[in-house]
Amino acid sequence: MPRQKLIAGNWKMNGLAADLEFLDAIGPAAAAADAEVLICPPATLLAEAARRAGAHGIMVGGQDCHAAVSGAHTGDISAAMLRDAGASHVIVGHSERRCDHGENDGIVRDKAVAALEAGLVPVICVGETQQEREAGRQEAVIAAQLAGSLPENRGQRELVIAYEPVWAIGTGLTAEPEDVQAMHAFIRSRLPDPASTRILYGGSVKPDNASTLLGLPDVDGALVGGASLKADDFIPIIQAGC
Ligand code: G2H
Repeated sequence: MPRQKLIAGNWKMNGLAADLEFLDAIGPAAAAADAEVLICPPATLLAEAARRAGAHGIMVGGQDCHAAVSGAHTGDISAAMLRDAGASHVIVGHSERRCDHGENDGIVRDKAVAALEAGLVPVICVGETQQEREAGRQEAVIAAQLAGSLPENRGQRELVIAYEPVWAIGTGLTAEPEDVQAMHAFIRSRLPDPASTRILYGGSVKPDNASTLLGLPDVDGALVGGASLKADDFIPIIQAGC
């Protein structure tokens, strides 16, 4: 069975309540699309986003979760709290978390396990730095991240991989299509469920490169940052996933 495309918007630390009008603006395009659409707003907006998104068949997700179920972790949010607020997915291991918060593969795996146990689909991010790519180490780096970050026993529960080369994030630089396809094929070859697991590409996905990227055989969707903040940018990306 072909894998349904997933177009995910990662708002990062952007968005106030008034910005949720975005969901109504993209609603018709999302409803008409063959692709699934997921928006990951900041946690402050999650519950209201879930309420508004549901009317359009749009899913919402968190941008991170703590690995613990509950407890003394000031400022953190558990996977169960995200689920309770209406999330279906959660991003874990984004390079901005790995870099800004020192999250290593073991932490990412614990978060992914917590997400699965709370009934969320983890979107597990991997990606090499520019230095690692220039040294020709990208496959070794990604293989190690996958080995360290993926839960070992997830049964039939779904997870999603997002390949985001760090040097392409928010820079306007996009990996060449042949490099993206090669890395996605490599990632697929390392997965326990290669045929059914969706692998998203992320890193400066824009309306003008979305069709090319989403047309690659092993690209099952996109994780979009900057271009998910404006409906005029995000709608053509949704449509490119059809
Ligand atoms: C990569 C991506 C979204 P952007 O971080 O996760 O952001 O599209 O702005 O590069």
